[in-house]
Amino acid sequence: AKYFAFNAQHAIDYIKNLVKEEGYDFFQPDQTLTAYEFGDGNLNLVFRISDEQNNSVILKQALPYARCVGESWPLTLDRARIEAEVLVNHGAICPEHTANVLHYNPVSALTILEDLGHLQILRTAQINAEHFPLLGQHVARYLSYTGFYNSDFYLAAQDKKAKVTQFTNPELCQITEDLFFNDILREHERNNYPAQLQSTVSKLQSNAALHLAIAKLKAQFLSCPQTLLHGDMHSGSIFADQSTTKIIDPEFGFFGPIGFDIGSFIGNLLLNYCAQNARISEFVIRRNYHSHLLTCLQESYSLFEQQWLALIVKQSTDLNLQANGYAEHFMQQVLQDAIGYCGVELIRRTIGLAHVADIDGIEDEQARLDVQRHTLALGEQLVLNAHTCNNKEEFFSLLISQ
Ligand code: SR1
Ligand code: MG
Repeated sequence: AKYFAFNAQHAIDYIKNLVKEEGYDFFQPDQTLTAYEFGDGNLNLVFRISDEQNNSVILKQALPYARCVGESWPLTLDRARIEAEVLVNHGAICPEHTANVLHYNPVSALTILEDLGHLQILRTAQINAEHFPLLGQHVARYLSYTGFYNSDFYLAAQDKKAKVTQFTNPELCQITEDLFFNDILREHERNNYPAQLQSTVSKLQSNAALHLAIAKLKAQFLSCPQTLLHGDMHSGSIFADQSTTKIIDPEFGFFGPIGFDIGSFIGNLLLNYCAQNARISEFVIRRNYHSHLLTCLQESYSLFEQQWLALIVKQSTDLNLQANGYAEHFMQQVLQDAIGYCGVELIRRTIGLAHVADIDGIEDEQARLDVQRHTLALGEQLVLNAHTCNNKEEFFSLLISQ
């Protein structure tokens, strides 16, 4: 067998073969199947395959290049393995919030997943200002449990190192190293922002303190294998409704700093928060929605920290790491990292290659520019002041003061 990029008919034939020859029971063997491709992400093909009773599965296939750019940006197919294996790892720890992998084929670089189409992509729903009362709680649970059970607090040292090797993901990490940390601090052809922002961007890019703070964050990203991260915890990687939250798309997964995922998640809440200043014109509705987002943010961080601390006390296996005061010291560094990564996410989604629809979809140009200036200023302040936050309350005060 050899890799080739699927079309909808290939997806149907592949699934039919799995059902007929390999004993998979996604569909009855005699069903007529239909399929269509609907991937709108930056990298992959995504097909939905359904039968006549509307049972369905998702077939996701990696292309040998980045879809959003084209064949001029070759990209490893191994990202399909990383994604499937992170989902299996995280699903074993936190099945309630992890998309279920039904099948994985390394040669075709494809994964069959449960169809979560009855839920909404969080980004789309948040653009429409929908409230998700359990979101913060669910994300905190997913990140703290998958984080703790893949960390040195829990894993035997040799198992941890074997997993670090299993999840070494150099090409996808390189994308983050470039887009998230490098490009935003200099003129780069990949950057993407309107001419009206040039003076703001130039000022930001000439801030030496910002360069230093981002250097520290990047160094942590490069050489701090604390846990198996999702690696791309933006609002497009989350499916949700009022009672359920499911995480998808961890193809950027690798062992990195614990603060990265929670920081990215919070960064996306704040991007949406800022964008809603231009989207919701009615004051009371906007105030209520903003207050909902801040509650979600505070809940997600507070519960994330609380569950991490409880797991360290109850489940740590390493005797040295159980020393009095170490957990608090550790979590303070995680908090400061998270604030920093959150700030960088705000900046890079405003001026880097990969934007967010929350902002890009604002039709009025002046209103969009105001939001972009706001996200840049907030992002810069968070990165610069992260080290001053000794506890989460100081972080929440810092946010409210901006
Ligand atoms: C070329 S990939 C651009 C962005 O999309 C992914 O979802 C990651 O966020 C990456 O930075
Ligand atoms: Mg993705």
